[in-house]
Amino acid sequence: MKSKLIRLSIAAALAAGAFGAHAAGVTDAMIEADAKSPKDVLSWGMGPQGQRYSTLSQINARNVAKLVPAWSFSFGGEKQRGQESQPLIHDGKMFVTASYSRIYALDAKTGEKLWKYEHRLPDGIMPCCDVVNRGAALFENLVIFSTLDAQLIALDQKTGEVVWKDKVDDYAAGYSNTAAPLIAKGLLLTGVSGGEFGIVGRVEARDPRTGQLVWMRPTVEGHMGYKYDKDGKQTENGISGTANKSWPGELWKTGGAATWLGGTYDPSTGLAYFGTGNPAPWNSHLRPGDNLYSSATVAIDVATGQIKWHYQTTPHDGWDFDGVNEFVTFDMNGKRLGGKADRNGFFYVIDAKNGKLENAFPFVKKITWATGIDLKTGRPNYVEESRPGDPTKADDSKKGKTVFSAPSFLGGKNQQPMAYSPKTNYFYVPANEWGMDIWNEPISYKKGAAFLGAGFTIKPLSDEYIGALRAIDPKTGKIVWEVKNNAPLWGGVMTTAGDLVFYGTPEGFLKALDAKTGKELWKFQTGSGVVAPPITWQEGNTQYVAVVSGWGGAVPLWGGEVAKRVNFLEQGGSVWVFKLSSI
Ligand SMILES: [Ca+2]
Ligand SMILES: [Ca+2]
Repeated sequence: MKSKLIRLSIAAALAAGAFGAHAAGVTDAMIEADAKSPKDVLSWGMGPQGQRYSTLSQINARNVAKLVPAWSFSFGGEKQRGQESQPLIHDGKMFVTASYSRIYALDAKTGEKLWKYEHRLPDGIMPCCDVVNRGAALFENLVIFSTLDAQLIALDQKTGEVVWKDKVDDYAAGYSNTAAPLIAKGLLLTGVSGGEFGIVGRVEARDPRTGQLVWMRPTVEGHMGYKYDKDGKQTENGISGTANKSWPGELWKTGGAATWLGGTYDPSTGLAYFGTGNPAPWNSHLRPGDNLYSSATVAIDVATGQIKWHYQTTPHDGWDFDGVNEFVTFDMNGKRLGGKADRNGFFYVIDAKNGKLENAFPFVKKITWATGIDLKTGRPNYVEESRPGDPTKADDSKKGKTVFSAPSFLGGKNQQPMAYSPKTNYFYVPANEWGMDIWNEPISYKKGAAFLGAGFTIKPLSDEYIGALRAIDPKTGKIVWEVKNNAPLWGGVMTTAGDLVFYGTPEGFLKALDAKTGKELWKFQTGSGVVAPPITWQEGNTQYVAVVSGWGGAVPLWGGEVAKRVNFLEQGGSVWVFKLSSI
């Protein structure tokens, strides 16, 4: 009897990951507890809620000045460009993806390379916004990542050998994948990129062990969702919304709403939160209506693949205000809420269970397209003159009226993830202040061609700065402090129980600020621009901090007058790891 009890308790401890070795590999329970287990980083967001908060405090506001490099690793090759990846840490290994659909396993303590996998990309891939990858997912003995030709690849964590591959969709039609997959309730959840090519956004759930589809949920109203049985047989699982309700005519068939930044998951609600990109094409006069579920957060019941609620941040978007930004759940006023810093310049606080708007306020200083968000209806108060004009109303029917709009379509915040500290109760938002001239043009859909019907020039609003790392109090909607940055911020943020905020800059620095005051306490030059989010973990008795360095992403490609201002920045491709010099 006694020995049986001991066996049971050992099994329970193994299941909870108490022995660190994880004989059974990464479990669902370990992923759900990721934010509370500082010896590993098992998910994009440092926990499926995406708070990017670490309970570690060995490195803290008093000693961070003594932070020094422990090792650095170069991704090598001739391929550089944007490095937007967040590394994962498990079982003494770092798993880190790189540009051009590459992934590396490194010894987390020494940086020694264990293996590398380079995906063979075909000619003719169509990523809109650089050849980036944002990270991988771990499940059992697998490390899984998505590729620029819209495939999913699962590799053995130990050997780097391919265990399964699956094609998500046709890259020649504009589909691609750049986000880190999300594990929720034992399922692998992924989205798609390609909103600038008239693809149809969706979220897919797969068995992470095999890649077999379990359900598929379209994010454009009118499209059918499906379930799949063990043999892959497809059955209908209900239309998303109601056909033609918020989209007239046929445009919903090429409606965009790409789920290109992936999602977050809250085990307490059972919901996965995926943001959706712009409705296609950009020219909004071609598609009167709200155009669900574009430029929104969509909460999907992971168990059923049904949309439980949606909140549309920019109904009838006409500015490419993709609503993809991460929905980060947190506790306030005795409720489980979600925070979202939208491309459109407003910060939203939304009930995570039912999607009801609690509060919305600007987190950037200049917003031209709306005067505010109506807290009763949840809808923006539009400034109609700020919508780019209808080309059919122009004398030559070729170019609608140009308007100046702020934020620019690169957004008050873009892909760079924010952090939330349950210690200070602040969100730390990597914001940008910029605007654009934007106009509409006639357009019709052609497979594999850009489907915008718009032109634009992005412009800085001041000589002093574009980027601003801001501490935001979700209770008051106030900016508590800010640190300005000359170039636009494009890397993510992390905060820790050591009262620190870490973030990188395109100028190449990884910086540590005092989480309460914003005072700069430490910085290190990584040799290229940082456009990726940092992580931290503990190995043995030592706390480490890591960040990927390598300038690129959407700004140099699309930034117009801003791109000219940052074209002196050098490319790169490496991961840097730091620890305290006294340890
Ligand atoms: Ca963890
Ligand atoms: Ca877009």
